Amino acid sequence: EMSPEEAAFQDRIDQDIKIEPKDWMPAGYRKTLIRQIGQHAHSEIVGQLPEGNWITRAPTLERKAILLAKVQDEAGHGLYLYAAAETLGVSRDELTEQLLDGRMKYSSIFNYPTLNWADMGAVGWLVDGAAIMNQVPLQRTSYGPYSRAMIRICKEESFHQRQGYDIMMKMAQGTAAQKAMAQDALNRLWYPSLMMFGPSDADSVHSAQSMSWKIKMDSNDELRQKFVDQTVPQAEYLGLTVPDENLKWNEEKGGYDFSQPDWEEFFDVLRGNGPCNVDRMEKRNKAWDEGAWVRDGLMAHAAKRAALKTA
Ligand code: FAQ
Repeated sequence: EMSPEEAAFQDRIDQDIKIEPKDWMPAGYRKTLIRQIGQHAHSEIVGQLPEGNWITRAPTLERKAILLAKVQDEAGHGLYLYAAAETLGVSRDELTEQLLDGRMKYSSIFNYPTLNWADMGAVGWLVDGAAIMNQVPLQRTSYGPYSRAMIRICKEESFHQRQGYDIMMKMAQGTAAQKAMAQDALNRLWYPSLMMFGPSDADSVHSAQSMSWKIKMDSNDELRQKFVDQTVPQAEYLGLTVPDENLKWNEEKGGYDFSQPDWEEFFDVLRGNGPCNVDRMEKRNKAWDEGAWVRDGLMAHAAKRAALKTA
């Protein structure tokens, strides 16, 4: 049974009128947004680690400059998203603490290692490709600050995707050894990329409510299908093989039939047991601890300035 306030709120959502920070909203809407935006922000920040790993080993000065810019963009995305979450009444520090002590999640994909240079191509192509597939519709999400953050982020993500595909092109057209590295990267990152869209619709606990609130615009399986349909021809163009024996064009549905990722592995990664979960959290905790003196210094400086003003 909806209260009159809730009914009026749902009515605004149904009419595609944005919800802004000072508007009334159901507690569940606020909570779900904090969870999703916060998880998204954390993904951007933790997502810097797999690519940051290769900045010092980029093969050319140009590739290094591009990768450095991309990784910095991810930090920027994290900051837009933390700022969007702050409009809901939670501070960036609180969110960070919840990430660091394991109360909040970040995307499963960043718990997989980046083993060779071709992985930089595959991450840009597949991981940023999946991220855009999910984020383009979120530009129309019902919460104003989140939707505006998504508009900026999507512009940068499409450059990220292109730079990844460009690395894949170079590798796939290179020597036999380079092409084999590109194929190996695709083999390892294909299923983890499919997992980024979340569990199957049958197992997605939040989808129904989030979709009626337009926090989510499409279901997990719908976006996964669109991603496969977009990406398979790109793999063919590269001359690489998607590691799925069941992959087949289905004329009737106008899309590919494909194998699901190993959902046991997905839930195991969410429980903290992926190949890099421990390492990622150690690195983020170390960065937070080593940055304490900067935060303390800024607070002391702000307090001094405030004292000067009142004096
Ligand atoms: N990883 O009921 P649902 C990027 C959790 S892009 C970890 O379906 P929901 C860019 C979910 O939280 C990546 N956990 O959940 C980049 C829930 O658990 P909870 C980030 C996952 O929220 C590229 C439970 O499973 N993008 O970073 C995952 O309705 C390259 C049940 O699932 C976003 O976050 C997963 N993959 O749908 C950066 C986009 N999937 O919270 C650097 C915004 C599900 O109850 C380098 N988020 N779970 O404990 C969304 O669109 C949604 O939150 C979904 C999940 C679609 C991810």
